[in-house]
Amino acid sequence: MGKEEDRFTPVHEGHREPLFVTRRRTGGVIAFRVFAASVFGCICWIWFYRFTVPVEIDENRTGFARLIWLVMLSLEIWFGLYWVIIQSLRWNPVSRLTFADRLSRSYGSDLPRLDVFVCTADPVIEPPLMVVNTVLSVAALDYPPDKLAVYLSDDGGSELTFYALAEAAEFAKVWVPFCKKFNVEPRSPAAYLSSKANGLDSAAAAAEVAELYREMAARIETATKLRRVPEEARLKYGDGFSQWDSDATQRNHGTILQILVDGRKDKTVTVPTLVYLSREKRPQHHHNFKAGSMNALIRVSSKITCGKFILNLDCDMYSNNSKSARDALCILLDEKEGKEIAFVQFPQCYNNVTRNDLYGSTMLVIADVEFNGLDGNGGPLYVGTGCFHRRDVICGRNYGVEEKEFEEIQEVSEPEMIKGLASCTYDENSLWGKEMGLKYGCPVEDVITGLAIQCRGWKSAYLTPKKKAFVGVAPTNLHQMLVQQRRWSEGDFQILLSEYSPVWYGQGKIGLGLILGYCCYCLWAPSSVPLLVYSVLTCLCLLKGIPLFPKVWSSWFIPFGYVTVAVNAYSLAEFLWCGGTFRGWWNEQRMWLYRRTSSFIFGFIDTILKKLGVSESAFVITAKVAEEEAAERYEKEVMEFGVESPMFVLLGTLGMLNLFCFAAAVMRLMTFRDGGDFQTMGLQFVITGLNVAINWPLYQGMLLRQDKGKMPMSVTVKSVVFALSACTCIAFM
Ligand SMILES: *[C@@H]1O[C@H](CO)[C@@H](O)[C@H](O)[C@H]1NC(C)=O
Ligand SMILES: CC(=O)N[C@H]1CO[C@H](CO)[C@@H](O)[C@@H]1O
Repeated sequence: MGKEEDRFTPVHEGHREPLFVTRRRTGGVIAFRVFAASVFGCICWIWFYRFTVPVEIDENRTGFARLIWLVMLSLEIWFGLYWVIIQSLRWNPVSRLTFADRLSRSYGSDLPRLDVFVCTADPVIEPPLMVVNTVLSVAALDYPPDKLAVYLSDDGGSELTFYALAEAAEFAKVWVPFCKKFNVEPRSPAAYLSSKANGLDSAAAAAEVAELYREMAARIETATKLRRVPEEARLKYGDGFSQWDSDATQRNHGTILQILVDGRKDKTVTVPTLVYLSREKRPQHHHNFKAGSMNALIRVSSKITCGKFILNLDCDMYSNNSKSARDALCILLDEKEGKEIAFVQFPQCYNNVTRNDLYGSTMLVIADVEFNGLDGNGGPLYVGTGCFHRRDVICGRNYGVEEKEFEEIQEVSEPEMIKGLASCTYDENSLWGKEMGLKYGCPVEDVITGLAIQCRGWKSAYLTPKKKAFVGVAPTNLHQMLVQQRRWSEGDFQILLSEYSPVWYGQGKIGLGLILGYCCYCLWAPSSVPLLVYSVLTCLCLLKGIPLFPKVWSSWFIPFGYVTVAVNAYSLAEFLWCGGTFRGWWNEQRMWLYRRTSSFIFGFIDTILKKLGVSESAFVITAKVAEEEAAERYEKEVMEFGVESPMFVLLGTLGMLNLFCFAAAVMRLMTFRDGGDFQTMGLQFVITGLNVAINWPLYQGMLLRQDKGKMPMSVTVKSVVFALSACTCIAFM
């Protein structure tokens, strides 16, 4: 009995040593603060200039001039304040260093149970072969197999995914021992084999495993292509397939639950427990998207393995570092500082980003700078993948409340009862989705859930081991990227307006730094409006000859010049420091502009419409596979348009507007030799010129390219018409 109770108590004295340390970067931070103070000084100077100096047009247009002045004043106040808010992300960065060897010394293989949840939703957008690679990569984590369980939640309710998982369960019997014996990395078979493609290990074992994998992959891919499960598989895994009714569809089916490998009782197992779950879905019941499936997994797993810790992964995100679970446990099992940490978030990394990251999909600065900053202020956001949670905290335990001992799991004698936990009515009129599990009703269920956990007194931690822990697939075209960002900006903005708003709900529960940190993201959507107005106004006023900024040679110009140059130089330096390239930075600036002037604008409008009750929410999964030609263009870093999207019309119109205004200004400059225009409107000239330069791929896509990825003709025509109308209107005003 004593042994049973001591289960999770460290055996050796060594446990007094901390399992991790938190490091602050002092030198860099002081330099940064001095720099930030200088920029802030200039911002105040700009505000002062704007307050005191009116915009001048000719004598009889004072009303119009005052209007423009007022708009500029509001915009500059907004930009200044937003700049102040985002400094919270750089004010106090920390990084964490873990000591996995100390963990091994104290715990040996007597680690607590860990449940891994992999979520997939559609066998077409998320191919089963990719999904099982993710499952296999976590099944081979460096963790005792009898303590590890992998759950696949299939919201597509697809026989193909089940079939693929059943095949993978067989293959795992070879794969997992192979990985551990030869200590291979990464442990996703596809990633491992492609990394070894240029010189496969000479070991015969490796060749044999590779062959087995290829056979399995071929079977799964054939089944996927034919959209039919082979007959012999149906016979072999009959008790699984028998759970599909003949009329089951993606949106209408009962719960399907199958334990494919049961590794719980036997200490000698080599493969962890593997479970397939497809929760019940009925058309008349709302299924709450990914949050609903996560909550079903939490309930079902609590009756099967009931891991003390939960790792949540997207199905396209394989484990690239078999030690990540141990790293996370160093934090969660630490006796002192670790006790207040509710979850450990790893960064999202991608393996198919081109060298200069055309679509800014790595979000390098967010991952390498901003999240460390959040960590210093109380903890990073939970971003829905690559995150280790404490089960009881995600189920609602407040900070400071005693941890309950977990009951040992009884025999799974009542599968029907467990299936009931995944029924579509289970969480109606319950605390699930509100106080327990992930929250419902928000497009970024993860972020709001993480925030609520932090508001209950918990902290979180951010871990960035050198060897990337989890690696996924980034969006490979512009439209996917913009759609994803639209959903994020919309969700974050909804959080700001919701009852869990960091501003009023978080008040007094989380620190000011973290509130501001959340606001940086929550304000994405509304911050788009000022930027849109600003970019339209600068170029139209350039066309019209209305100077908005001080003359280049006046001393008022100093703060404008300093802020423009310093902020950009800093951002470039930061980007290069994070390991980016110069062109990568340039691309990132473009995406910064595009996100704001398309995704975020639409995110803003969608949110407002939803608040007014005009439209419904939807969850768009971004596709992970690209067709061949598009993939070639992606490799060559040629921007992909190709679809008719209102977001592209907006981008196109802005691009064209900048082009026309800039062209007109250049012509005027050439006709009046004295350069008077440049004197009075130098900064407008530069801003519009930079906008034209950054939009170069857009102009190519609209006017020069012929391939399938160019901008659709209809979008180009609309954009040109809108831009010309705007120019004509302003010219006659
Ligand atoms: C995955 O890990 C390997 C080492 O095992 C490393 O070389 C590789 O760069 C990692 N992949 C990514 C995308 O970071
Ligand atoms: C889904 C996808 O586009 N995968 C690609 C990611 O990048 C690698 C290498 O750049 C390609 O081989 C994959 O096809």
